[in-house]
Amino acid sequence: VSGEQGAKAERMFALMDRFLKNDPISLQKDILDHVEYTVARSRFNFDDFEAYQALSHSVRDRLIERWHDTQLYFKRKDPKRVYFLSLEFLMGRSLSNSVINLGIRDQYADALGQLGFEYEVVAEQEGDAALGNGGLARLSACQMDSLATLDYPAWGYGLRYQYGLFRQVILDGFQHEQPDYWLNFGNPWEIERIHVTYPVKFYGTVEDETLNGGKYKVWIPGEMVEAVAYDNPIPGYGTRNTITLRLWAAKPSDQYDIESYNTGDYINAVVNRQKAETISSVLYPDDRSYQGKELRLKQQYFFVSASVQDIIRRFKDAHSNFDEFPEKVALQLNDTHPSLAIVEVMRILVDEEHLDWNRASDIVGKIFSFTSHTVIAEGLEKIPVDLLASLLPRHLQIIYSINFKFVEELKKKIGLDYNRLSRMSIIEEGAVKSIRSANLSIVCSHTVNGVSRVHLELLKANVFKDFYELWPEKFQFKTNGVTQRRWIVVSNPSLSALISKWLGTEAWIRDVELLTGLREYAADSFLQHEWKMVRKVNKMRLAEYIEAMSGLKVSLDAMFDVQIKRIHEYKRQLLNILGIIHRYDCIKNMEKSDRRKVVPHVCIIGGKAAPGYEVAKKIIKLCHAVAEKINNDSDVGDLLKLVFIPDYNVSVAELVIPGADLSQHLSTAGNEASGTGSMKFLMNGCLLLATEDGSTVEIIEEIGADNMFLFGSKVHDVPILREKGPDLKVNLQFARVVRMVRDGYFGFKDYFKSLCDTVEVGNDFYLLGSDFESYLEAQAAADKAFVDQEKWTQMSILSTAGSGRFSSDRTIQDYAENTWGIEPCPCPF
Ligand code: GPQ
Repeated sequence: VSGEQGAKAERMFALMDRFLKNDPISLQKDILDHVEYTVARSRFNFDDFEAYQALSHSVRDRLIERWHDTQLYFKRKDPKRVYFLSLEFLMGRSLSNSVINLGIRDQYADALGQLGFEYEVVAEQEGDAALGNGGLARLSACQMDSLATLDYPAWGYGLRYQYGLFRQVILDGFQHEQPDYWLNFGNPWEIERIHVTYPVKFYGTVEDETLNGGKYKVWIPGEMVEAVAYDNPIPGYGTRNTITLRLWAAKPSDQYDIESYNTGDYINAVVNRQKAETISSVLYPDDRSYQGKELRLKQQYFFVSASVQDIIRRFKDAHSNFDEFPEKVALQLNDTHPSLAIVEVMRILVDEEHLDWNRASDIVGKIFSFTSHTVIAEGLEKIPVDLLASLLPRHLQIIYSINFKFVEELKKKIGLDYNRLSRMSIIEEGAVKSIRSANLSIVCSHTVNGVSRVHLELLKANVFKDFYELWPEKFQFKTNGVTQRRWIVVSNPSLSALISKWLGTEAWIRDVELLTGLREYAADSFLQHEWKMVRKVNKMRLAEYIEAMSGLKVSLDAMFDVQIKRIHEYKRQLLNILGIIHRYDCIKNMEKSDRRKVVPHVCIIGGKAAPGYEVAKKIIKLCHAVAEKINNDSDVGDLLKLVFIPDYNVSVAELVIPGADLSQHLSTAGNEASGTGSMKFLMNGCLLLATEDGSTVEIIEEIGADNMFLFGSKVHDVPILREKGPDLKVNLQFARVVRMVRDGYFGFKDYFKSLCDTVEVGNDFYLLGSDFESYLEAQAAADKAFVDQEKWTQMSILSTAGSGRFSSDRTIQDYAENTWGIEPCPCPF
């Protein structure tokens, strides 16, 4: 830049420190400046939380520097970008992740130390950002980390809920839900963009308009709210690239309701205005049942409309011809929750940009890709037509048009097979006429992805069979992955250091396949010794947490046996608890002399139940009732303990996973689309006890069946077993433990009755009874392996060594190359 502009830029440049410095003195100065000027505390007197606030603002400054440079660079290069639309992001804490990705963790730890603070203690002050439910939402977060690290020009779009996932509080063994008003303590990781706003319309009517001889539809809305952007910078590791997660918050619109002020009821007009904010107020805490709630639909459209407007605005800043849109834009639908984006793009192109229908629909077909995360037909989302007609009248018309054209084409291909036509239609007729979001997504996307190989096979054979037969080339799978930055480097720093020492490099943090290099040393007694020490320290940390939380002292020699995930019948926490009852029963009935042979277990279970999911809540209560009995039985002592970890979330996972010896993944085969928890355990050298479901099938290929404990019916057995009906040869051990619960051995006899009914012969949909024997065998195999600590440690090293394929870096690269068609755009400097 030259001339006056250039002179101005030069002066600005000279005035600023370029860039912020990361030596210990500069960092200390920065932290103290933030204590004084941002947190407004005295630099001579501030506590751990205030230190966290100051520290995070200092990190934020560094993030912003890189974020500006990256955004400027993307703008200049104008590469094809991917926009990742997701209603949920489970980010957890940001501080440690950020300083590690920026490569300045140790410098900050030193700086804090010099100021008299301990880094770990300060980092613990941060609360979780829990804007999601479970696996699906955490996957989005892992994928954002990989997108940034691999330098892809990517944006995440979502909703800035004021209340995240509820806090789980346990009272007398029952789950209670408390609101998670997470913004109470401020959020240094977001940048409020008060000028980046878009109007989002709802309700109203559609009218015809003639303009320059063309006929168009005009939507006259009945309500309008404003979407305000909050940008969350996402730093990559080992790169300057820092991308954006843009979350939208709802605010009352200034343009719209001027009218209501003229009625004279000023107070009520203001109060009504404020209602706009409820759209982004609360996350729905049940991720698998669709209740056709208006607020949920409003949330979906709100975030999708703002995102699409933003994407089109960015495109138009640099281009004038929409035919170039597919060369610049890829839109990824994370499950069907954002599927209205398809309709919104159509609406804007046709009604506002005045493209003809075919041209618009051609563009839409080139930009959208869709990933499904579910296996079962009942899990597929539906939008009642009546609801859509009132909330988004124009969108309903567009869906009807899309469907009409689709069905016409389909008839040409398959003829008048009305059953099949009605199965494939986007509109479901029936008692409640509704829109099938999955059908809409498949019809309008160029690619449909499953999240593991088996998942795709199931989709092809069942829920999406008709579509697969029509468009086999559309269907792909990208096995899920998790980021090793958070799940090893942040959560298990000692293991991370040990890995780097033995591999002689930190390169695996970016190139995780290098972990296979550990295989060479798996039998090395020096590595084994150091590996065991690291694991012991992590177990100690977990034991301290358990004691602080529940008062229970646990033995470090016991096997820490963990199942942490959302509570669902298909995930079979009940199988685990019944197994624990069996173990307890065996110990009680054993000769005292035989007890020496028992492998002591600390069984750890954690997870939230959706507030309206009665069976899941009963499972939590049963876990507590059983724990109460076992933990107070001095006769059993350290041989068996059962702990329920309350309020399971990302930061609890970061503490529990590194401390686990064994982790359980018990879903009835064919029910878990992928599963990602297992990958985190694997990376941390924890052995798996699992069914051959979802991604486990691929884990077996990578680390070998002899390196884990597998059990249960296989994917193709399950439908046969269900078909066959009640198994007359009921497993006696299973019948006995269920009977113990039924008979009130753990109290609450009446309360547990309906829970016991769910696994009774003839009713046992998730096949706990049929899998019980094989489950106990796998348990016994794990116990046997644990006795040989050398062998166990070797298996543990091999687990970490084989975990590389389950990095989200691999998943994202595959998406980038084979689904989105985007290329890395590394920011220089
Ligand atoms: N998943 Cl459909 C969720 O966490 N929530 C959902 O609503 C649906 C799926 C999970 C799925 O159960 C796991 O098997 C996957 O690993 C995960 O999504 C990510 O794909």
